[in-house]
Amino acid sequence: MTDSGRPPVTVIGLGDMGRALAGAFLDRGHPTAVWNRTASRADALAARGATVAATPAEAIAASPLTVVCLLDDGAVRKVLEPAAATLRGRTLVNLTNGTPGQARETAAWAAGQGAEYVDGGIMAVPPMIGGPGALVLYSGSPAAFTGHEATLGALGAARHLGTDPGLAALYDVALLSAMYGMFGGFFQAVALTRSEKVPAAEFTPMVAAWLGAMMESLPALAEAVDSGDHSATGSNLRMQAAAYVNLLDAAREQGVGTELMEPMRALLDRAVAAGHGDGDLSSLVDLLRTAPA
Ligand code: FVH
Repeated sequence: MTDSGRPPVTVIGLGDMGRALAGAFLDRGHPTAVWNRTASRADALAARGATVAATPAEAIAASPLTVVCLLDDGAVRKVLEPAAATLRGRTLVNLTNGTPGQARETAAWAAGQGAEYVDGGIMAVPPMIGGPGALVLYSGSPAAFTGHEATLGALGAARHLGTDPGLAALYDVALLSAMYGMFGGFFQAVALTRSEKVPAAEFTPMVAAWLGAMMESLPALAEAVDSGDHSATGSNLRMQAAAYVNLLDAAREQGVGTELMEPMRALLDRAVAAGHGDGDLSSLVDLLRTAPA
């Protein structure tokens, strides 16, 4: 504990997200040590009171809790391995985006160094950090999470998903997959309407309303996935596969690419060929979990 009453924390990685994380800790009064490969990225944080470490090991030594937020898993290993001995007896929270397998490997590596490990997935963009809309998913050592929960609360709402360190990454990539699906659909829609010079800003409220209406069907689809009852309720798959061809043909007619759309057509066709034509879209989930013949 320090004069501020807040425990010290270290942030390694000062890209757009790392700087937002360190800034949120400083805002809450945590003595904050930082390190980044490109030292100049720490300048603004230093002006706000952060201590700039010369090496990752020096940064880790400054706090019981180190938060790492680097570009990818390769960067995490490259930065932490030379500082491994300093991790003993400390907690490492890794908020770098990665796969569940990478999270489990890093957890095993950290345990080998005598460190507690918590993996995390940030469901926010940098300006949201520290605000009411930010959610950070965690998994791994429950004791380490509980011990540092108050500090981590500076970043946003904190949700611990379980002891398996791979869970946070699994939820993170699942949520990002949903997000990119939505963005891909939006970009295709805007490319189509722009092909007739409809301003994107004029068309977008219609897209948002339509997606909002369709989003209401997600809980029913989820129930069908869980129960295995894929009975169609008015929009059978065979009809949808036939209509989907028009989405591709219209794109070609308008001179718009189809690369975002082709994979869904292949999946719909596979579903019909596998005998799911009378059923609902929800049967695609089971199909996705089996490789195409
Ligand atoms: N920004 C966002 O919207 C998303 C929100 C959700 C979470 N992601 C993930 O957060 C990780 C960091 O993302 P970022 O936005 O901070 O990324 P950059 O601004 O590109 O900063 C990258 C940092 O990584 C350092 N770095 C990269 N390679 C190495 C390396 N080989 N050795 C040491 N450090 C490395 C880089 O250092 P420098 O270029 O400044 O020297 C930055 O600190 C990421 O996993 C997102 O998926 C963000």
